[in-house]
Parts: sequence; structure tokens; C-alpha cells
Amino acid sequence: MQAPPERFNFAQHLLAFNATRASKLAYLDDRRRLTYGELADRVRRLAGALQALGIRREERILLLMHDTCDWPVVFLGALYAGVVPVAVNTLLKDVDYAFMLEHCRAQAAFVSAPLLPTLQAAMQRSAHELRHLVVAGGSSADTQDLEVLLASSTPALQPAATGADEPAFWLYSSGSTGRPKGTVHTHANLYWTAELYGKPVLGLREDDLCFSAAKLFFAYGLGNALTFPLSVGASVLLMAERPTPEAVFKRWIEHKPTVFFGAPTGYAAMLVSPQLPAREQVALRLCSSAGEALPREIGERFTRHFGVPIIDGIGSTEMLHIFISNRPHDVRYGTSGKPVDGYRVQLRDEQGQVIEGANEVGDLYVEGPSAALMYWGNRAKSRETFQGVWTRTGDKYYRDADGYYVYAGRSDDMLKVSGQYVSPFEVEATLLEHQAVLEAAVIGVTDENGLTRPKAYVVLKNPAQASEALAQELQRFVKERLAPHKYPRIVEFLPELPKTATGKIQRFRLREREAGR
Ligand code: 3UK
Repeated sequence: MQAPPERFNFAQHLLAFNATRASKLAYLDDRRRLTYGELADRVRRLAGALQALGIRREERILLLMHDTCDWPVVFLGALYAGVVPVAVNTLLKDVDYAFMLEHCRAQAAFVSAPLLPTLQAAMQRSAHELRHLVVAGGSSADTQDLEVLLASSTPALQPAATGADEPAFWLYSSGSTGRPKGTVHTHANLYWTAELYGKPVLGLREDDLCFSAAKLFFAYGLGNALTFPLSVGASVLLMAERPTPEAVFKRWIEHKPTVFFGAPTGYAAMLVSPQLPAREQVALRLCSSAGEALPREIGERFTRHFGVPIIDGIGSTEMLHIFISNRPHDVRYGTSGKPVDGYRVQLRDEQGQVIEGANEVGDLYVEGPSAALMYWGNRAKSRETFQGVWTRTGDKYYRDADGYYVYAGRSDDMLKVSGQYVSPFEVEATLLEHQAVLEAAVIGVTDENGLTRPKAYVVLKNPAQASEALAQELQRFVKERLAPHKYPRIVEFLPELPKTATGKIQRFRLREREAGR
């Protein structure tokens, strides 16, 4: 595999590769379509507009946008100009964005109109001043309209002469304690995910129409709906709304995507939906799953119904995309498959010794060219995770006798719910803000599909208050304060929590209690 040259701009790389496809469809969203020619023009206009706004190379912009044709324009336009987009989750709360604004010190924010009020609330809470606020799909007195900005811009003719290893963009990743970590990725990292995974493992082709339920602000979605398809000249279907089974089915039937990317929770929900389309109604040739382990049963049922494999692979925000994976012609459900060529993995025991044998659980470490540079402004966490050439994943795995890697849980307290991180401590702290709650402990429990759900054990100040209505109120209380995927799906009231002699909550006892059910 050829390494990118020292001077390398990933946006320019994509525009050059697709220069011969000017009239081919690049993106299709709920309202519009963009050909490769239009995409290139708008990327250069966006880059020109950033320069005109006085935003310079290496400065950051916040990208808080729904999945529409504007998202890749802003992302790639920034890269083209050497400006660093910080692409963030659209489901967060104003407090989260307030932290991010101060942490990344964005010069400008690009925001979808429906998200503007939340961002403005965040701006009120934050000491950091944005110089420009650009709105996609509407504008007001103190904001600029993205369409107007693009129409009036002088396109940048030359890309910024960025280095392959220079910061290109950030993604935030959440940890069990403390603030989200600004994961800094390079131009070359994007290139490597396509060269090592999108092309050789998934085998994406120019005639594919890719559709990702995982949004572009996730590393998974970014690869699925931008890096990979644009690296082979394919087309992409985008959807702004929540990826419910019904919303996904509608697109499968109307637009006939050939490759679909989802998370296990989504596949499980589709399989029980009364609206599940028949095999003949869709044109899928390949499906991908990541974010959490795909239970064997879900994969088998899906393949039985559609005759299409789901390729389960493990990736992370830190590695940008998938590094251990099943293959279209080598699927072993219930496993994450085998290491992707170009990556090396190790399982280490508690003493840090490399485990050579099969069936022994260890900590998973990975080495590969798409690893992030660091967590911005966080030396301690960077050192814990990025250890020389090795990246610590925080996962436990074992290798079976045939060389397939099997997920065996996280090594920290983090839960993966619907493919997204949930910190039990954050949920507990939020429950404690409710006036009825004395103590709370949150653990992950396994549902009937083999998927993880957060469950809260709650001790009330007044135990007599315990009721189904209060349980629902606590769920609503968490939903109002945290991103929606974090609320406890089950609330159980207990007279007291199991504790050590020194008063620490014994989560393992709660887990044992669940296992004994
Ligand atoms: C877990 C999996 C078992 C695992 C991601 C594909 O999920 C992604 O990134 P995140 O930073 O989370 C990383 C953590 O999620 N995980 C992901 N995939 C699997 N566990 N089987 C899987 N197939 O704990 C990992 O450490 O949110 C996924 C591509 C890019 C990504 N960023």
C-alpha cells in the first residue's frame, strides 16, 4: 500500500480522484442532490468563504449539522482550506457544546437551523466568543446563511499545502469520568481507513449507493458516508432524521442502496418490525455493523431473511475506523473476525505480557497508521491511550482456536448502548440531582437480543415513594439532561446498595444479582 506523500490534503485528494466524474451523483439527501462536480465547486467555495471570513489555517470551526448535502461540503471545504473542523454529535445538550466551544476555541460554528437554539444556549453559557455563526437551512439577524455565503464566495483555487500528518479534524469521544476528549486526526488517517478497510475489506465499488444509519459526526459514519464512498467514486444517500427501522426501510425501498451500515441495536429493531421489507423489495448486497458486538442470532436471522451478510467489525474513534473485522466471504457470527491487513493487534495479560495462546482473555491493543495523534490538551489521558505505536482500546478480547477475535467486555466501566458510549457515573450523577433520590448505581444489563441496556438501581430518600410512575419520571429526568441514548431503560428501587466496608458501591454485586436472575 502506498503511503500518501508528505504534503497531502485529503479533500484535494478526493476532488482530484473524482475530477472525471463531474456529472455523477455524489450525495442525495431528503431534499437535494449533489453531483461530484457540484460537490467540488461547493468545497472550493466553502474554502474561499472561510478565507474571506478571516479564518486561517489550523484554526478550528465547530461543525454541528444534521446529515444533509451541506455536511460533506463544510467538512471537506475546511480540510481544503487547512482549517480544522470539529465535528460534533447533534444529540448533545447545551452544557456539552459550551464545554466543547471553550475546549476547541472554534472561530466559527456551522450549524443546522434546528440546532441553532441549542448552540445559542451553549454560547450564553460559555466564555468563548465565536466570531461567526453560519446557519444551514435558514438564518437570522446575527447569523449568516450558508447558501448566501457559498453563492457570494470566490472559490479557492488551490488547496492549503497541508502535511499528511497535520491535524485535519477532531472528533470528541467520551470517557467514564471527566469531559469528552478531543481526538485529533490527520489527513493521512482518513486516507488509510479507505485504503486498508473500505476498499480491500468491504470491497466498495464505484456503482455502489452507500447508506449509513450512523451519522457523519461518528467516526464510523464518517468512513461509511464520506471517506469510503468518495474514495471509490460511489454515491451516498444521507438522511437527517433519526434512523428508526421505518425511516431506514423507506430509503431501502425508495432509493435501493446497495451497502448499508448500522449498529446492532438497529438491526435487532428492524428484525422485529412488522414493516420489515421482503428480500425482493431491497437491493442490498452488503451490510456492516459496528459500535458494539453483533449478537450471533441477529446476524443469522438477518442473513436468513435478506440473503445478505452483516460484516461485524470493531473500530474506535481513536483508530478512526475498523481494525478487526469479518469479511464478506468469511463471516463468523458471534466474533469480530480477524485483524485487518495493515493493523497489528495484541492481547495482553494483567502483567502486560503478550498472550500467544487461544481462548485466553486479555486487553486488546492495536497498532496501525490511522491512530489519532492525541487527545487535545489532555496529556494524562493521551498517555494512557496512545502508548508509542500501540493504542489501548479498553476492550477485553480472546482469540478462538481458528484465529477469530471474540469480544469479552470493556476493561473500564463504560457501556456501549446503541453503539454509543454511556458513562454509568454520568447517569448516576444526574439521577442524584433528582430530589427524591438518595443513591444510585448504574450497570449494563443484557436484553433478550444479547444487547446492552443501562439499568439504574435507585435508593429513595423516602422508600415509600417507590412506584412505576416515579421510575418513569426518573427516566424522563435523565433524558431531559443527557443525550437521549443514556437514560436507564430499567429502573429498580432497592432499600440500600451493596457497599464495601469503606462505603464504595459494589457494582460487581449488582452485576452478579443480574446474572443470577
Ligand atoms: C466498542 C465494539 C464489539 C468497543 C467505531 C467503527 O464504535 C466506534 O467508536 P467509539 O469510539 O467506540 C469504540 C468502542 O466501541 N465496539 C465498537 N465496535 C465493536 N465492540 N464489537 C464491535 N464490532 O468497546 C470499542 O473500543 O464510539 C466503530 C468504526 C469507527 C468507530 N469509531
